[in-house]
Amino acid sequence: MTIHQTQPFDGQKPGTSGLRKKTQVFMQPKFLENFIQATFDAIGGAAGKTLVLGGDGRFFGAAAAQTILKMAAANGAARVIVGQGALLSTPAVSHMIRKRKTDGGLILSASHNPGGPNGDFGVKFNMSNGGPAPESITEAIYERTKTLDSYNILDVADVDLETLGTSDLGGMAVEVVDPVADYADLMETIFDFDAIRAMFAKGFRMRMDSMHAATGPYAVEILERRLGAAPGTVVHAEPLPDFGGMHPDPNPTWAKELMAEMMGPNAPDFGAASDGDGDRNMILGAGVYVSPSDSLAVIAANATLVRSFRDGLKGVARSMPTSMAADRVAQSLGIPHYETPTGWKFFGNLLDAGKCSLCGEESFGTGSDHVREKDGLWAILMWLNILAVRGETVAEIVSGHFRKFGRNYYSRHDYEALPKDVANALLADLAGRLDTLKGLSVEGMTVAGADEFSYHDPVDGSVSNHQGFRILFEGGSRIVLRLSGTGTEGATLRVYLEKYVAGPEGLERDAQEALKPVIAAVEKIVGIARATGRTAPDVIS
Ligand code: VG1
Ligand code: CO
Repeated sequence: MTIHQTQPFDGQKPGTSGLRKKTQVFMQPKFLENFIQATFDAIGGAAGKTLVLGGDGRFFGAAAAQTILKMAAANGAARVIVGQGALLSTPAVSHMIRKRKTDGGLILSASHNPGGPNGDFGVKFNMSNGGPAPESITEAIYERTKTLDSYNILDVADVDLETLGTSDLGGMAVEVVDPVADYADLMETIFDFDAIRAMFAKGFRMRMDSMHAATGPYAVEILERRLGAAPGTVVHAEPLPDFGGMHPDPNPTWAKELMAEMMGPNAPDFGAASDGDGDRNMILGAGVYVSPSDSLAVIAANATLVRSFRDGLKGVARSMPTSMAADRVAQSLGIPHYETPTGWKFFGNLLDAGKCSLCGEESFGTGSDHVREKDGLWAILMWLNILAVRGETVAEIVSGHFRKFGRNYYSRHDYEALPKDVANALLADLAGRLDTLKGLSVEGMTVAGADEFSYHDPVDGSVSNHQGFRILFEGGSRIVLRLSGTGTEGATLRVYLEKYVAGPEGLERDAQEALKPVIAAVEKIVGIARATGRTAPDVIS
């Protein structure tokens, strides 16, 4: 074992989902090593522990996996279970941790951020429940990065990660596993594969865009091999280090090809995409885009059609900026609903305590208690299973949902790479005026209240402050503003817009159109153009 002297790096503070930086920052000598050693130290050392290791196949992932294996061995870990070729989707890591009852796992991914030498890289630590480390642990990691003066690593040749099986690395077992099999088996226990297979056999057509990221091999195995979808259903199926130049963020802006096909004349019945590490999903029908918040609500309303939820849901949780559509379903089902801060780590306690079985975020994240991460393919299979049982189109199911529950028109506007001081000043100014907004009349709406969201975890009592600003209007419209915790360049301002329409009239409008008064209210109350000089968002989802 070699002990290397080192010095702390600034800025190794994990954000919404692990530590995310420009790839070049991560590739600096000792940067990754420091963060990994700090992580091991923060969890009480790696000695005797069993960990899972994998990632989304992006540039630098394979090299990073070698470094981490050598460091785990030097720190006395007992075993590391690693996906073949260092590949494992985020939900597959979560499942592997739980199935093999390991002490945790490391995920090498910057999720939906672009990859490659000029893109982003990231590392995330997950706990023994399979979920992202809670704030108490990420804080401890960050504190440790500030004082670290050495790390341990074996000075040995690289491990063969292509051949399945177990080998020895300085007394630590390295077990290379098929990244897909266990996850695909889990999906078979949850869904009615026979019903979905029968639907495909009758000519149901689907397009799945894996965007040259982690889900390709999983989607081919599950959709084409096990469910009999036509060969070629999955496109961009091969994980590539630079995602083939694609930006693996499954939204209408970045999944352009899929959008064009689904909105075009010969659209398949169903379309879906997922992100870099496979935890996000986008759902489309022929000619229809299902917003993630609506997808969560539709899944909640139809969950009992799916075998694993036959006996009903325990509860539904959504992140605060996610639309309130799922709450309406929970109310009508008579089950609890929860509102958490942005980021999947906040769902872990609720799931572990059995308080909810379904969770979702407006950022294309949906999942359940089968793992402790959001799960793109799970959400896609949920839709397929519901479609197979109901025998209706996506458009019919969504319209029917709106007629029953009303519609929460919803959109997110992102302003990317703003100067940090400009973004901070804008929000500080709003924070200073929050108390004065109540009763304000703007664009024909009246402000019912405004606050900064704090979360009180009902399971462990922990409190998370400063989780975003909310401006609520009478009648259920809402504006939420917060800064991204996953960006790697300047500050990204996220503006979440919502307007409730009870129906029966006005349920089938274009979302941007329907939200016009809310969008105009943002400008009047917050003044983004005034403060930043930006007159339009960079990404609309
Ligand atoms: C974004 C999303 C958030 C999501 C997070 C991680 O965070 O808004 O909902 O949980 O990304 O997603 P932020 O702080 O940039 O808004 V990903 O697919 O890392 O796994
Ligand atoms: Co992701």
